[in-house]
Amino acid sequence: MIYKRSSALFRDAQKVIPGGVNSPVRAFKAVGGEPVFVERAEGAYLYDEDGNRLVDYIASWGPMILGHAYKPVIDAVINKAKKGTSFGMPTEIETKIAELTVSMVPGIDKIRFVNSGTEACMSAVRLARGFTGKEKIIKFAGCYHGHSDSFLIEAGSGAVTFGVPNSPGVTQGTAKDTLLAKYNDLDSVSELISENKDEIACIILEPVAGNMGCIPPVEGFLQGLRKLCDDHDILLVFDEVMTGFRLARGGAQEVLGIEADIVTFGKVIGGGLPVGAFAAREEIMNHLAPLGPVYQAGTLSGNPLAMAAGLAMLTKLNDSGEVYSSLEEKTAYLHKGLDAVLSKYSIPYTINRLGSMISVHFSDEPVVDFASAALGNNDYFKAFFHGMLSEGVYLPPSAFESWFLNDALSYEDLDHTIAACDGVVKTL
Ligand code: KE4
Repeated sequence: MIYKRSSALFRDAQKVIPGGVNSPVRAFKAVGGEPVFVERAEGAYLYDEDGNRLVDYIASWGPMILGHAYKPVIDAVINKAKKGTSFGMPTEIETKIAELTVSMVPGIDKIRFVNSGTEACMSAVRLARGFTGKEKIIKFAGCYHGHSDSFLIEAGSGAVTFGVPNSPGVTQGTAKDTLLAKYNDLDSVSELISENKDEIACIILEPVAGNMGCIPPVEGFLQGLRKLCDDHDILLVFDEVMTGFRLARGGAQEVLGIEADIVTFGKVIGGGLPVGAFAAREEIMNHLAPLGPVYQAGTLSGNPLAMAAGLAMLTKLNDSGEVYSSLEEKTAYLHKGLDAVLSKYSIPYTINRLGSMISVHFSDEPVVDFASAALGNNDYFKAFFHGMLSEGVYLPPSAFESWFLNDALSYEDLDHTIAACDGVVKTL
């Protein structure tokens, strides 16, 4: 693969953008080398600035679940844009997408739209604190809820990649109110609750972790959290920025059969435009300004173009449930194919999957939390990543990320991916 133009563009970008990127994980720091610049994308494929076609397994980190440049979304945005791009006033389309999400997602009566998953999670925690009158929160090492201060405490995703889980700039005053538990370990949560009696507003987690690579909840974990929250008057917050509308219409709540008190969204809900959201039963949501005392706001929240993209995306997902069964079958096919190939070689590996979220961890230990994810052979992952890239397969440029399938992927694309894996691992 030739990357001359990407390299030149990266050089220019670094002169005016820190690290040449607007989000750290894109910079390839976790895998080495220089980032690929995309010129366009369509269906299952990315087309980079050097004319290489790449089979895409990041789907813009989740949103492109139906494939890139999905026509109904594109048309919706074009048509909406002709009527203006932003008004700072309420519009009917915000009600339309709110009604649709409330009908798709279990346990929510009302929803507030914002502009990113970070904003959704930040606002959800403020709402939980305002509703309960308590200040501390429990998060899990390796889970990532965006880059607001309360969450950059042993966060996953890019924060781990950069080895600065506790980011400079986060004050001790903030950090002291964020308690850290171990994913899939209920005892670690019970201990924190006993040590901080009546001080904990909420427990926030990714119900299926994607920011340590993919790590599903073990049997009983979510049920145990639900009971601990009920027993101790703590709100359970599901960060469904990744899983929302990806695992099912009703996300992880539907698939795993557990209802949270507050749910956050991002990625798919915006159809590729900047949208986040948080939702809960009316009793909680009515604590939000202008009805209640918990303040939260945004100039571009509910932006008509973003709402149009999200509504077109969610309408398709809601109307054609076969997308989810198709994604499940394709991801299972990929899982089976990768397993068949990797088992031929001596490299230790384990594959985690739930729905269309999947990760290959190069480890001989089961990967159930951040500590076990960190035991993976990161050097091997780097070589694997670049090998697959040279075969025209674009994986997430970090071992601490989930792969995301999109429904535009064909079985030929999956077979190409499996064959590429075989060819690459053979040489490593
Ligand atoms: P954003 O602010 O990036 O829209 O959402 C933050 C967020 C919140 N919760 C979960 C579970 C998330 O996965 C994310 C963002 N995910 C990363 C990928 N692991 C976004 C990619 C990036 O940081 O560039």
